[in-house]
Amino acid sequence: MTKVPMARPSSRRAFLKGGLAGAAAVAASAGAARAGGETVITEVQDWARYPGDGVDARPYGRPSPFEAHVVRKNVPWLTSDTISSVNFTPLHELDGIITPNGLCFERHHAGIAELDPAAYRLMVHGLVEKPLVFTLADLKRFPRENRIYFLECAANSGMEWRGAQLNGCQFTHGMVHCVMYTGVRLRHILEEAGVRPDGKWLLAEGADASAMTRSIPMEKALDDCMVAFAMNGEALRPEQGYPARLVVPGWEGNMWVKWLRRLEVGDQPWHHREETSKYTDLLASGKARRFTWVMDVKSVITSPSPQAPIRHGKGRMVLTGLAWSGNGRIERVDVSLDGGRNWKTARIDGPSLPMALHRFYYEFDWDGSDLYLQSRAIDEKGLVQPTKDQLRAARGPNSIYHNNGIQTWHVDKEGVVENVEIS
Ligand SMILES: Nc1nc2c(c(=O)[nH]1)N[C@H]1C(S)=C(S)[C@@H](COP(=O)(O)O)O[C@H]1N2
Ligand SMILES: [Mo]
Repeated sequence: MTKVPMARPSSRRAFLKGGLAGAAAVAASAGAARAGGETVITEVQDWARYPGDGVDARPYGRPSPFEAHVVRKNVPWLTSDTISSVNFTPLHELDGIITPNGLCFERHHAGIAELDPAAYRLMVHGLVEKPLVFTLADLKRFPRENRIYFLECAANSGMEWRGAQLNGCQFTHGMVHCVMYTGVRLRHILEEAGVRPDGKWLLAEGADASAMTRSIPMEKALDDCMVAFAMNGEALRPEQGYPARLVVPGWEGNMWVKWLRRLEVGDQPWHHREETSKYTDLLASGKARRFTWVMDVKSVITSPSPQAPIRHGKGRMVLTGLAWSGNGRIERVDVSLDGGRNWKTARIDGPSLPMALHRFYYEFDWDGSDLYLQSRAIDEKGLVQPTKDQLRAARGPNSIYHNNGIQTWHVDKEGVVENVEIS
C-alpha cells in the first residue's frame, strides 16, 4: 500500500491551497487562513499520519511528483523528423544559476549516441609530433578542473527574429543551460601530442551518426577549452555527450562537440557544413558573417513570463530572470516595467562567474496595472544588450542565429503574460 499523499487529488489541492495560504499569512495576519475556511494547518494530514517510503525506495532520487510538469519540451513544428531534434530548458520553473542535469536542453543532429565508456577513444592527429589515442581512463589522469559555464545554441531565440512567436521563455530562450563541468584542459591533451608550429586550427569531431565537426582556432583551444566527463558532479548524461564532450566557454553551443572522438590539428579552418551553410549569418547585402563564435550579452525575465503568470494578485511581487555573456561576467542588469521608458537596476544574487548564467531579482509592489516587462544586461566589457529593432537594423531580415535582443512580456490586469514586441 502506498502512503504517499500525492496519490490523492483532494489532498493535492489542499496542499497547493495551503501553500498559498501560508504565503498570505506572512503578508497579512495569521488569521488569514482560518478566515478563508482553510483547515490544512489545523488538521493532521496523511503525510503526518503514516510513515513514508524507506531509503530503499529511491536509489536514484527524483523530483516530487508535484513537480512533474517541470520538463524539457519541444516545439512540434521545429522538429520535422525524428533525428534532427531540439528541446528546451524549462527556464520559467528554475531558480539559481545551475541547470539540473535532467532539464538541460538537448540539441542533437542524429539522436542520442549511447557510447560504451570502455570502447570510448579520443584520437589526436594531424599537425602534431605524436598522434595519440586516449581512453577515458587516460583522460582522467590529466589534472582536473571544475568550471561553471553556460552553453547556448546560436539558434536560441532564432524564431523571434521576425516577431514575437512563441509564448514562453522556455521556447524563446530555453536553448541555454549552465552546469559545473569537471574535466581536463584541452591544452594538456594537445601538449601531450605536441602541436607543430603550423598547427593553427583544430577540428573537433563527434562519435555520433552526425559526425558533428567544427573548426576551432588554436588560440581558443589552448586557452580555456576543456574535455569534460562530468556535469554537476556526476557523469555526463548521454544527451549531453557521455562519456566526454568539448567545453568551449562563451562560444556557440554547436562547437561544444558531444561524444568527442577526434581532434585534428591543421593550418586552416575546414569550412564544414556547420560553419558554412549553418551557423553563418546572411546579411541584407548578400554577404554572410562567419565565425561568429562568441555568444553576445543577453538576458530574459523568467518569471513572470507567459508560462509563469502572476497568480497572487497585486501587492508584493518578485520578478526574476537570467543574464549571461560570452565575453565574461555580467556587470549589471536593468529591468523596465513600462517597455523600456524607465529602467531600474536589478539585484544580482549568487555567484557572478565569467561565461556563466547570472540570476537577478527585482522586488516591487504591483498595483495591478498593465506591465511591459523588459530586462537589459550589460557585461564586463561594457557591451549592452540591444533592442530587437537595433539588431534587425544591423543584420537585415535573414538572420536566425545570435538574437540577443531585449525581450518584452506584457502582463495584463489578471496577471496573464504574453510575448509581445513594442517598437
Ligand atoms: N556530436 C555532436 N555534438 C554536438 C551536437 C550534435 O548533434 N552532435 N549538437 C551541437 C549543438 S547544435 C548544440 S547547441 C550543443 C547542444 O548541447 P546540449 O545537447 O548539451 O544542450 O551541442 C553541440 N554538439
Ligand atoms: Mo546549436
